[in-house]
Amino acid sequence: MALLPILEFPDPRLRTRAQPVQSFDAALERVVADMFETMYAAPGVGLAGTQVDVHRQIIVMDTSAEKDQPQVYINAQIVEREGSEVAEEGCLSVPNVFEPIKRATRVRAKAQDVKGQMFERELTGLAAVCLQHELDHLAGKLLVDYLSLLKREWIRRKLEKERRERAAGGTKDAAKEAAKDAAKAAPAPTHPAGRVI
Ligand code: K1U
Ligand code: ZN
Repeated sequence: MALLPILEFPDPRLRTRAQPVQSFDAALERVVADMFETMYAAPGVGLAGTQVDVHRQIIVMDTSAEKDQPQVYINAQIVEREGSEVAEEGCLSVPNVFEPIKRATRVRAKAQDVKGQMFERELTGLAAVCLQHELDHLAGKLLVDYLSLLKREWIRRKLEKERRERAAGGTKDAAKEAAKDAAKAAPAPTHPAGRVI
């Protein structure tokens, strides 16, 4: 299994529409296993193929408290929706941003499992919200699209600043580690002027 890099807003690849899965084969099982590993490590409660640059209609989710109820939805569609409520949502592709979003309270989804077997399931609570969020990803839609242009722009700048700081911090840390390694590798000076202190 492997951890997959998660694309972050405003990466244009997040705007790609996912295509239906047609082959239910070992390659699909592998990508699903990698997506679960990536989602649990993040940590998140859901992940769509689009977020890991896999433009197929694949969703993995686990909204259980114990993180022991993995669910896969391939080629999923919502066939019924009922009610609406506003709840805070996060997004692994828009890190550290939580926004109230209005979604259907209860949905009935039709999908296929990793072997291609069709199933229908009714979802409520966080699972219903999460499936709607993941289906948005597969359609190239993001949490920020529900916000004002001003707020979206503010988030874009904030994330770019955080990425720049992470990159600069990473460079500094790497330089410090390299200096420490070089100091360890160098023989202790023997000349009195170069005593180890
Ligand atoms: O698709 C994603 O970006 C994953 C996203 C799904 C989601 C969360 C909340 C409401 C709707 C959709 C996340 O998992 S963000 C991380 C998160 O909310 C969380 C992480 C660990 C435990 C509980 C929540
Ligand atoms: Zn998301």
